[in-house]
Amino acid sequence: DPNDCSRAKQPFVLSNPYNFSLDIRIPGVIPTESDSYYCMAVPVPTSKEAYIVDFVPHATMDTAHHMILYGCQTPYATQGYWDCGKELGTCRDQAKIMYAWARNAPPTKLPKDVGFKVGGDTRINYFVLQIHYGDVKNFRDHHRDCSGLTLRMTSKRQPFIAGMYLMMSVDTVIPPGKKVTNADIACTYPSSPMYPFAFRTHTHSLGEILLYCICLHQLSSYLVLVNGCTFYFANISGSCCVSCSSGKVVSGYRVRNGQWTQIGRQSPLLPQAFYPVTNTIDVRNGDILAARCVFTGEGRTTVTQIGGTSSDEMCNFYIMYYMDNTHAVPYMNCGDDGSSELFQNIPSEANIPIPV
Ligand code: IYT
Ligand code: CU
Ligand code: CU
Repeated sequence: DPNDCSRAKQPFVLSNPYNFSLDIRIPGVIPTESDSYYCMAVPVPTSKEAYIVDFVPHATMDTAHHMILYGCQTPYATQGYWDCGKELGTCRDQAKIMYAWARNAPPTKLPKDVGFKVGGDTRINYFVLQIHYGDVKNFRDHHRDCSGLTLRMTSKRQPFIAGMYLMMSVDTVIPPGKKVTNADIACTYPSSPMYPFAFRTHTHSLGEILLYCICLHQLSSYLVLVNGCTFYFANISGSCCVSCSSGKVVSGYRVRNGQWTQIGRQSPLLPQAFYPVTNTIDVRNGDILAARCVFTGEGRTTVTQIGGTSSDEMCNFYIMYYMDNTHAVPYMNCGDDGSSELFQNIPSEANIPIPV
């Protein structure tokens, strides 16, 4: 098992004057409850600028649900690990997502000559790893988990930098019971050309999160309307299932001269990893980037808004791109609502749910 903590490993290995690898592992955690999040920080091993050119995940399907690697200047803590439940407590400054591993999704590879620039004047001095554990029954034997990532790095300047364009909705309100609520985001792209190569969607489609709870009713199934979600008690080892997945499908497009070209489209119920883009395109100054999250309020009894807890929602479309290193802009984001006249031309597939 590659994540047992027995293997003694040096976290930092210098393979030659330019190339080195950095092992980032959660230091022997035993999750005590299901659906728990743990974080730990590791300093960028050089104050000079360096590039991450490859990520190697070490996690097994039956322990971690997902892992996310962030870069930032000041982590929440610099020693040990901490509980960073529900998107809180990764960094004190704005975290920058660089990698996401999700159970059953193929790991993302960067194109040749592309690297995430860190250290130097990038203001990325720490890596923060977040690991989300699913069902705690895998830890009944109280084994320690040392899942994590190995970063392949180089101090050799890369011709292209990897960057992240984050599209996020901030003011979406999902009325209870309403069948369809579209969260639309759009911005005009202002910078030098970027070349998207991967995308990631994120909503809190609660999906089938197994919530361990003392199910008083050992009935085969029992529908209860609780705090806006429909719970059903399935007597699978006394766990309850929540089935109020509200995020249905998330799509992202480039709009140029009225022409909509899909960058990515995914069901957030599927593993939230970075997937290869649908079309290999460029995005240039003057293009519009547009994204839509389709939510439903069915099965809920209360209004749902954007927020960090599992009873709130989020609507994110991430574009991982490369850009010429000479005009490097490594992070951009868009939080503007798309206009209705723009979105009246969105392709119909944006509202067709993806069967999972
Ligand atoms: C309010 C919201 O949508 N938060 C998202 C997007 C976000 C990501 C990062 C916002 C900021 C960030 O620095 I990185 I400000 C959110 O928290 N998304 C989660 C976290 O990245 C874990 C996700 O899984 O995409
Ligand atoms: Cu997860
Ligand atoms: Cu979220």
